[in-house]
Amino acid sequence: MPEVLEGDLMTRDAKIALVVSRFNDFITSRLLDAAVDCYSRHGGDAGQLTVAHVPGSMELPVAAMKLAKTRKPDAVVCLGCVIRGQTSHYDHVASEAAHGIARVGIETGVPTIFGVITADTLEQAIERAGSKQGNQGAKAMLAAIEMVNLLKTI
Ligand code: INI
Repeated sequence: MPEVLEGDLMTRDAKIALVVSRFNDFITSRLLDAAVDCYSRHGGDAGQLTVAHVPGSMELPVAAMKLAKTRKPDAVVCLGCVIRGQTSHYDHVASEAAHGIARVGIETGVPTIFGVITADTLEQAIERAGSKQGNQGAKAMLAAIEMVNLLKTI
């Protein structure tokens, strides 16, 4: 039988830092609410969470990096929303945020979760922020909890 390593979805009061973009706050505030709610519903005390606000998704990685290095959380969850229609900056913002967030996790060893909606339209973003497609904030929190527990077993 193979040795199988996996993380369950119980928080065990893991310390989790969230970084939230103010850009498209209409969407990102819903992601934050769902992430906190998800943490509580999986047995966590919301007092274990730290929330940092940044201007836009481009700034998520630098704040996540500093939190990971100085506050030593068990995981960092980055929440943002990049919508193609708004600006030609879309591709740069989306790709820099994705690369930067991945780099934080690899460099620090602290699981750093990409909870950024990248959508073609506002309607698509709304679908991923609590309607048809669920809520990206809750999904990101679940990924964080699972990674925290997985890393404990490795
Ligand atoms: N930031 C976002 O989070 N989403 C966007 O859709 C977006 N667009 O489209 O421009 C956006 N831009 C701001 C960017 O993240 C930075 O805050 C800004 O460039 C200052 O560095």
